[in-house]
Amino acid sequence: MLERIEEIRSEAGTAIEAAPGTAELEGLRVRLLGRKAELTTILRGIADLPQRERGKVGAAANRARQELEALLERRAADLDAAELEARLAVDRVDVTLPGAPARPVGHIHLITRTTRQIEDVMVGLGYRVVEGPEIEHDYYNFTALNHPPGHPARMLQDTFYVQSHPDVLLRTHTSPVQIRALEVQPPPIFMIVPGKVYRRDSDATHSPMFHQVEGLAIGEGITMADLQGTLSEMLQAIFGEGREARMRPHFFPFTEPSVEFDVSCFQCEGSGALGDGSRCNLCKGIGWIEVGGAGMVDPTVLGFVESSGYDPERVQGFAFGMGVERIAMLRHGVPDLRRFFDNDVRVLGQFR
Ligand code: 2NM
Repeated sequence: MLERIEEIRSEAGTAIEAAPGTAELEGLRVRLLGRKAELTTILRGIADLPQRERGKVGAAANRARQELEALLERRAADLDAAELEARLAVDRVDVTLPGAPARPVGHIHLITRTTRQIEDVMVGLGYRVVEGPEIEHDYYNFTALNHPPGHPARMLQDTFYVQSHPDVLLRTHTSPVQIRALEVQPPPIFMIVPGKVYRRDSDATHSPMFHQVEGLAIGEGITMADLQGTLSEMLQAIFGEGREARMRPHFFPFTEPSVEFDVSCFQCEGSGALGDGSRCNLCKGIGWIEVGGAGMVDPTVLGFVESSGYDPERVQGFAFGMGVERIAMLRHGVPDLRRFFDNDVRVLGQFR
């Protein structure tokens, strides 16, 4: 019996050392120490042995069992460690690698970027950025802006109206937001309104939806000279240091007097001619490029918001407006504004 126990212990020891994995080792443990294992049977049968054998056999069997338990435990720890090592080697992830496959990184649309650039300059001059509804009431879009009934801009062929509500429309400029602001904020007010506007127009330089930034400054003693200085600052920030602003007489219903304003050409430095003597193609030899419209806010407009503090006898100021697409086209040489809205990333990706 003692020899058999020694045999079991020795064979088991070899088998444990040879177990290739934790799963096999667990099978081995059941086979060597489980309820049906030979050693277990021997231990269980000790009581039936002759008196003189019981002590030795019992001690040997118990020693063998303890020894195998210790061997199993040590081998299990070794296998666990080895399997963890192997898994770590296989599962290793370099978190500094780009995703697979690497994804193209998106960026801000050129129109948004241009808008934000204008906002930044104007915020630097003390203006507040205000946004408002794109679906407007006829009152805010036209009436309060001194566009009388019958004005051509109100005509169906120029403006998108909501069919079921003849006095509701898609705003044709961002100025209605300025009326809304004047209703709730007493003077002085310095604000710009960026945003989408809508007109029934479509060709290489007109889109039914485009973007505007309009500015407004109202207070005591604000003059056309302040407008000139403001435009000059703004245009230099957009088109580069040394640019000049020029105003030409024009007409708008909500300003009097009204002007269109130009920036000195940033390709020919305002000379109209290029280095080789040829005519500048950007300004067509004029030396100036039209950027937007402006003027002194008509007292009639202020009259609509007199109750919130805009007494046209006491306060006055200027307003200006410009198209963001036009500015982006000029600055980046984009020939057709529809390219901004085709959502072709080959085009948009060129302006990061
Ligand atoms: C322009 C040109 C001229 C303008 C006027 C106003 C308001 F609300 F004060 F009446 N906001 N913007 C204005 C004036 C806009 O865009 C070409």
